[in-house]
Amino acid sequence: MPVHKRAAPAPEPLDPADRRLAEGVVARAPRALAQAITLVESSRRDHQARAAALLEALLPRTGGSFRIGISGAPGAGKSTFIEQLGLFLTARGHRVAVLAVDPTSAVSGGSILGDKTRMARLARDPAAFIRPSPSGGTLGGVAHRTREALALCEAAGYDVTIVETVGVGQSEIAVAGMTDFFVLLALPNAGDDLQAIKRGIVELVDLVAVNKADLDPEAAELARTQIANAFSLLRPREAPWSAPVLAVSALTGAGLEAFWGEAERFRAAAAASGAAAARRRRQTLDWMTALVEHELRSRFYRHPAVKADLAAVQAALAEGTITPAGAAARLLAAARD
Ligand SMILES: Nc1nc2c(ncn2[C@@H]2O[C@H](COP(=O)(O)OP(=O)(O)OP(=O)(O)O)[C@@H](O)[C@H]2O)c(=O)[nH]1
Ligand SMILES: [Mg+2]
Repeated sequence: MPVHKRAAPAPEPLDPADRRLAEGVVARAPRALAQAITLVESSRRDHQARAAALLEALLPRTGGSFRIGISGAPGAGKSTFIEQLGLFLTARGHRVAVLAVDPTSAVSGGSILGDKTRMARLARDPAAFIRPSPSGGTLGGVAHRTREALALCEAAGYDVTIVETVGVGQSEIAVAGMTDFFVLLALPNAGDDLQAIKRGIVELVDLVAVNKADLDPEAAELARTQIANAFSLLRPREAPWSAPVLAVSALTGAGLEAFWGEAERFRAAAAASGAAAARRRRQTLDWMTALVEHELRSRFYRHPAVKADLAAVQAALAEGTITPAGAAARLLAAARD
């Protein structure tokens, strides 16, 4: 497929307003950061070109944070946990940014962090930055904008970045693919969570925290052992890191110190073995591939000849007068010129 006329241009030099925006981000002005994120979230073609240039300019300042993904079923306590963890970390001198990947927001416009009051205390902390999930678009689109927002937060000097996502299928994979340390927040009645573990989440998860242990400590301990057993059975024999399973309470803060101890232990081990750098390299390659595929797909469907013929091809397919392979070949041929 030749380069189409309406393709997004390659990154250009920053215009003066965007240069000021970049300087504001580097100067750690929360307003500038919020504005820069709004720019990368925009689906307007001209905004996308400016966002690409902005990210390019800030690239040398990105990559410096410890990126943590927090996943779990709706209501598992992810936001509560992130708020406690955020406050715990800012009290120790860290600067913490919180982002969200919300697969439901792509459909309904809703957002897991939309209600900022859920993290009211952290939102008031000057060393913290909270950004709700971008709404609209596909999960793939939301996820890649979150990656870029994460890079902007790093340029603004946040040294711990946390991404919240609801534990349903693809969004977990997307968030595991953009973080250094991926955490599953489980509940004491671990039925669903054990299901998730069987589904192959074992390779994604670096730590499991059984939350709400304050409600029923015995149930939490039982769930903890069940999940730990499931992990030890399913774990690849060669795995260098075995995911710890902890009982915590996001409400009381119990277990938070142990959690952070494990996170730091993981970080040091992954840095020493080279696993951390290898994971980042793999992630940037995957990111590039995803961007290329995203752009190719949208160029294809924007192509005037494809747009003109698509409905007819779909109708012919429905009537059974053309094969799927024939239909695909016809559209691909239309996109060639
Ligand atoms: N008792 C108890 N309640 C908790 C704990 N953690 C969270 N909760 C409560 O559980 C409810 C859901 O908490 P959230 O933090 O909003 O959960 P979430 O996983 O972010 O939910 P979604 O973003 O909607 O998927 C709230 O009422 C919290 O107060 C805990 O450790 N103990
Ligand atoms: Mg939440």
